[in-house]
Amino acid sequence: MIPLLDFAANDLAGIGLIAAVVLLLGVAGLRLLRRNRQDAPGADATWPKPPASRPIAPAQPAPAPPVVAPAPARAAKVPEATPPPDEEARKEAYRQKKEQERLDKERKRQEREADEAQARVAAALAAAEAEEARATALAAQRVKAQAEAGKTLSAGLEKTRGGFMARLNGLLGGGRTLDDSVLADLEELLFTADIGVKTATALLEMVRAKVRARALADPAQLKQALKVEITRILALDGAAAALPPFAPGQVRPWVVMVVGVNGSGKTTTIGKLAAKLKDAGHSVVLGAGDTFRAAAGEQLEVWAGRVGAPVVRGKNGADPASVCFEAVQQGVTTKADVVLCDTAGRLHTKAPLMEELKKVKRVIAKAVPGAPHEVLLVLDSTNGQNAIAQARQFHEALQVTGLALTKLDGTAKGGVIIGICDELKLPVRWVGVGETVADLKAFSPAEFVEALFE
Ligand SMILES: Nc1nc2c(ncn2[C@@H]2O[C@H](COP(=O)(O)OP(=O)(O)OP(=O)(O)O)[C@@H](O)[C@H]2O)c(=O)[nH]1
Ligand SMILES: [Mg+2]
Repeated sequence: MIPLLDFAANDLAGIGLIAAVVLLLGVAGLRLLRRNRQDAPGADATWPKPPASRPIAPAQPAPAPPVVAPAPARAAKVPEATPPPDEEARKEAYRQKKEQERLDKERKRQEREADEAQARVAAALAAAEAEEARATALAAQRVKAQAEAGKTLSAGLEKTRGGFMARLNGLLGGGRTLDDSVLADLEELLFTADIGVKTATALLEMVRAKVRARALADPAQLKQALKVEITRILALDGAAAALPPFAPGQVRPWVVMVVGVNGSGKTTTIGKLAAKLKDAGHSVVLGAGDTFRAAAGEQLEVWAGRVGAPVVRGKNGADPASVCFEAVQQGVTTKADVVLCDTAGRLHTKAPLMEELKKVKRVIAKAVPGAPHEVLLVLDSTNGQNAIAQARQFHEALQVTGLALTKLDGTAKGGVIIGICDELKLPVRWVGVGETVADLKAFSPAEFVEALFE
């Protein structure tokens, strides 16, 4: 058994060895065969494809290798290496953003500078305008101050002083002895003056009586006696104080109806009077009762605008009485202190026109019992003696209560006022010595005489 076993063991080892060699050879042959096949151009497609990770032969172009960032050491060695595209895009976007920011900043700076320059120009313009306005206001203030001051009564009476009064002062101021020749010269002078025959006669009689009574030693005393007598006449011999005064505020509304011939100065006097009354704190309503002349209403409206008083107007050609009635009614409803009613200028010799004025007066009385409280007759002193005739007619028709004597600045006939007061015994309320508001002066007999004999 043992030899058998020995044989068997030796044989088995040999067989195993041989089998291993054969197997190795087989495998090597197979591998060789496979390589040859693959190298051959028409290699059999049925052969299983080699795994992708181990290509044997690149039949197709190899796919792009994955982008791998170069190792820093290698990048330093290749400076031209371009950064990946998205990095470049980010950088470009960043550059563009920065550039845009710079442009924006620059634009804003330019805009700011333009704004500042514009503001500087505007400020310079505003300063120039303010300076101009200040100069204009100063000039206007000067004009206003001059206008407010108006002419003095003395300046307003310059022409009258240059006429009748200059001759009177020449006669009585030159150191002549008071004899018959002086009295004869005085007679001529008084009768050629515009004081009216009646008043001239009365003044001469007074002087003669005093000379007879040896009450006058010289022409200077004669002059003084004349001044006293004229003051007495202008003060209506004391009766003026007893007459109803011009008293706005006494009743409310205090209604004034203003009358007179064409162009005597009614509307202007109303405007000046309204300004004075407003200055004194009275509220005023104006009634445009002159519906006859187209521009009359506008003229009154201009004054109303200037003084800040409401004006009641009718249509052109409307009934003047109804316009005045409406104005007085407005005065009642608004509790105004004064209503000033303008009327159309008319010839005192035209009866129908005077009748129309009477109707206006009656209708005003219907609006407020007792009104008009003043019928103010406006007389143009340049009319001289004719003014006395007008006054008589208007007084007869309307019972005039006060006078305004206008345009004394434009005439040498200022002496007419003495005749008017002497003949009609009507109080002079106002005298006009110019066209501005301040040129309407409240009348004072003593002041007037002083200015006349200056
Ligand atoms: N110099 C001077 N002019 C005056 C005076 N009063 C009025 N006037 C002027 O006289 C002119 C006539 O004045 P108005 O107020 O229109 O006269 P009116 O009486 O209303 O005239 P009618 O409405 O047409 O009847 C105007 O140019 C006035 O400026 C004055 O006292 N002095
Ligand atoms: Mg008028």
